[in-house]
Amino acid sequence: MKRKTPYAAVAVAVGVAAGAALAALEGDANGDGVLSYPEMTLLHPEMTRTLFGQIDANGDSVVDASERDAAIAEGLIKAQ
Ligand SMILES: [Ca+2]
Ligand SMILES: [Ca+2]
Repeated sequence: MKRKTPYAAVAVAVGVAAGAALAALEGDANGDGVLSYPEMTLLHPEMTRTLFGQIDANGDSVVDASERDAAIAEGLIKAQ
């Protein structure tokens, strides 16, 4: 029996690497680039409002990557 050979559709992934340099923030469930208190509690079950306030250095009620990294460096939270 003969089978037609389909066109050799070579899917070349072009341009993906170029724009994908930004690493996703772990635990950022809604993808807004920062970690809210609920997102932090999912990542860190030991999270409390007090601890969150310590990590949120600029007081905007969310934790960004630099605040997260600083908190890890200070031992407030563990790296994921
Ligand atoms: Ca978020
Ligand atoms: Ca903040």
